[in-house]
Parts: sequence; C-alpha cells; structure tokens
Amino acid sequence: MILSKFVDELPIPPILKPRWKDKVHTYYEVNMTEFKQSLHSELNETTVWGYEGNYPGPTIEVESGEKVLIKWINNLPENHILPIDYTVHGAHVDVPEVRTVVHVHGASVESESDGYPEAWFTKGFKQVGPFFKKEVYQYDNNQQSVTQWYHDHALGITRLNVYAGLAGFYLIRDKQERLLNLPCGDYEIPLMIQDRSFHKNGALYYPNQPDKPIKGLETSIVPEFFGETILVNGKVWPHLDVEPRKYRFRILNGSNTRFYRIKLDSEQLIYQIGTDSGLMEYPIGIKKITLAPAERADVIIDFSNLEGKNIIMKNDAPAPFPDGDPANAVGIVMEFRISLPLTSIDTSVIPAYMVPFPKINEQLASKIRYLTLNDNMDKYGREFMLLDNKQWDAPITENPKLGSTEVWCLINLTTDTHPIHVHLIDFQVIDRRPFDVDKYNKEGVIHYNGPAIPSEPQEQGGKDTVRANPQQVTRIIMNFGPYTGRYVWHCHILEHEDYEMMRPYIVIP
Ligand SMILES: [Cu+2]
Repeated sequence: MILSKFVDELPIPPILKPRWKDKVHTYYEVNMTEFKQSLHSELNETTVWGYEGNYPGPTIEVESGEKVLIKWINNLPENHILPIDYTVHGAHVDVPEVRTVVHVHGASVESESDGYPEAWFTKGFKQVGPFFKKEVYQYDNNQQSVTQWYHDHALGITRLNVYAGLAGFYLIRDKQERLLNLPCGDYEIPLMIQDRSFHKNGALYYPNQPDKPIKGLETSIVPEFFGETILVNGKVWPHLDVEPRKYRFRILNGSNTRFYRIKLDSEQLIYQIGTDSGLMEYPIGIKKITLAPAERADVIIDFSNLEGKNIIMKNDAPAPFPDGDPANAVGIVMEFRISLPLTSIDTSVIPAYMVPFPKINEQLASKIRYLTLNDNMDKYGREFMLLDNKQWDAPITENPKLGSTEVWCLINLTTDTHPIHVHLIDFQVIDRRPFDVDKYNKEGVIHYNGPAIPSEPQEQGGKDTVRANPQQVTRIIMNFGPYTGRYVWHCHILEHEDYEMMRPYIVIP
C-alpha cells in the first residue's frame, strides 16, 4: 500500500492537565484505552491504544523537584489487538492477555514506581503481577530539565503494547533552561518517530511469525520488526508549517527496532543542545543525528531566511543497524514547510554555553563489570539475545551499592548494535574499542585489535541509552542512587527486550 507523503499536518500531543495540585504534590490520572484514530488521511481509521485517548499520549510537563503522583489506569479491553507469543517469558497462558505497567524512561524514581516489568496490572487492578506494589506512582523529578518519555513495560508484551500506541513525552523543566532563551511555546515541538505497517483496511500490521515461520507455533515473536512507513507523533509522513525562525525539537526514536540517521535535505546544520539526560555543556552543529530506539536528541533548527522553502527530514540508517541493507531504510521522515509569516521577531538564541557537565572520574569506580551481549538458540530453533549470557529469571548478578560508581564494559558478541538502557541512573559514555570476537568466543579474553574510540560529539552529555556496537567493547560509567531496590537494564530493541535481553538489577544499601 502506498501512502502519499506530507499530506497530513504534524499533530502536537496536548499537555496533560493535573487533576489537582496542592503545596506538596501534583496529581495526575492517566487512562489507557482503545480507540480509533486517523494515522493518515488515505487510510481508514486505525484501532490503537493510547493514554487519555491520544496516540502518542499527552505530554506530561513538570518542574524540576516537583513531587508528582500519577495513577496509571488500565481501561483496555481483555483481548490484545496484536499477536501474542505465549512462549516468551512473562506471556504464558496462565497470565491475563492484556497487562500494562508504565515506565518513565530516564526517570530517577523509587523502585516501587519505576514500572518493573513484573509489576503489571490489568483493568481495574483486578489482577496484578508478582512485583506490583502500588496503584499511584510517585516521581520526585530530582533532575535538571530533560526530555524523558513514558511507555509500557509489561513483561513479554512490551513490543506489542508500545506498537499499539502506549508512549508519550515526559518533560522536566527548570529555571536554568528558561534563562537560556531557547525557542519555546509554539516554537518548541516534540517529535516522536516510529515505524508502522498497515493492513489494507487501516489496521496496524504486526507479524505473527518471522519470515521463516516457526514449526509447531501458531504465533512466534520476531527477531526484529521494521515498519514500511514512518510516523511522527502518530501521523504517517506528516508536514509541519513553520515560520522563518528558530525551532526547538525534542526528537525521540520511539520505534521497536528501527534506528534513524536523520538529516535535512537542505544540508543545513542541526544544532544539538541536549542528550537523553538533559542539556549539554555546549551546542554542536551536526549534519546527521543517529538515534537508536529510546535515544533522544534535543535540537534547534534554524529556518530563518528560508521563506517559501520546503525541507525534508531524511533517514539513511540501514536496517538492521549498522550492517543491514541501506535499501531497507525508509528514507523519508517528514517535511518542514517554511510557509507561515513571521509573527514576531525571533529573539531566541542558540546559547554558546548551557549547563556544566562534570565528567565522572574513572578512578572513582569501585567496580568494573564485564557484561556480554550474546546470541543464543531456543528449542524451536529461534535465535534470541542475552545479556551476560543469562536469562531474565536467573539470579540477580548486578548489585551495585548505593552511592557507588561503576564502569560497565558491554562486550557485544552479536552482529547488530543494541541500544542498552539502564533504569534509574544517567551514565556517561567513556569510549568504544574494537576487539577480536572469535578470540573472545574461543578463549574468553578480550583482545583489543584497535585503539579506543572516544564517545561521539552527540553523546557529550548524560545518557540513559547507549549504542553498543558489534565487535566493540562499549564502556559506560555511572553512580548508583539516590534510591535502592530492584530495577532493570535491557536492550531497547523491544523484540529483544521481550525475549530475554533484559536483566533485573538491584541497588543495595
Ligand atoms: Cu538488542
């Protein structure tokens, strides 16, 4: 099915209003429901899942330090709209089909409110998972201004729940950010980029078998998913009418598997001002931005003096990344039309300096963990991925002490890049160094066969998701806290996360 490009306007998710607010707390309720929404004007309306009747969900905007309570409410039907594989962990036939639990990606949050994959709940909290602790989550937002996002995290069906539409933005703001005079108001827009495929009737298409079907299974998880179309904020290939001035965009890769390498066909620079975990020290001007699933880039694009021009945002990331066929990149993301008159003089700036970014000293690390990313084969002959060669159910092995600093060396033995996400904390990317995979597989030792490559300009800031490339050891450093308890770290390719590429970890007092 071929859909026309740039016919629909880019939707901008509404800002969620709190139910009440007093001197101490701000309280929100967020309902998850099933509804129909137009994802492209040439398509019939699509049945999706969303928060508060929106896909993507409404943007939650809070102030740094604001104590926020959110009751996430499951009002979804009993049956899933997408094919469940009952053989993957947590999705067996003995649990309800539709389970949800919400994780705010990037949040520094108490363990009971982090959205642990086994803390799921059903409609009306009738049934809950073994790690369910509370109905109302508490977020202390003790972080600087940052682009976070919330999405579903239920064990074994995260890929399906997010694909159905359960994702939205969560922004923390602060005084420092306001003092910088960045483009704001109508000139600050979040962009959630996702890929989807459709049936002819407009329904979401998600495969119930890999290309080579699995014998003995009616429905099987797929090793990766690549959609045929690109949606931004829930519209296929939209356009945005802009004024000839600077705009700030919070770009999020909200896709299941697909990576994006974004550029503008005008060849102009994109000014990146923030990473996953907030503003950078200095802006960088770059032509291409690579985003793995869950990575964010806070950017400014300057449309000044471009009246009447159309600029296309393009993508050339191979799928799978990085060694897949470049022809599998869906090349078009969206279009900017500099068609609106300038309503006021643009006084916003691209600041020369934003916020301090103190580097964590490697000497402070009390522990260095060597953690592999592995391939494996299940009893049906399906390939699946592991962290540290362990399944989800294996005893916890990552148990950092509260307040301690650790270096994690991610040894990627697979052929793909995996975006590794650690809950609770922000980390810094130290470097990536090529090593001999064959030698490692035979002898279990790291034999480096090239110099260390420093982290990319795009990564000079706090991160919560890092691209661990094949045949490289990726080193990250972080300080664990300020909460103790059980969290997870995992690959953010949702098809991998759902099938064993996720591990619990615990911060101990
Ligand atoms: Cu992965």
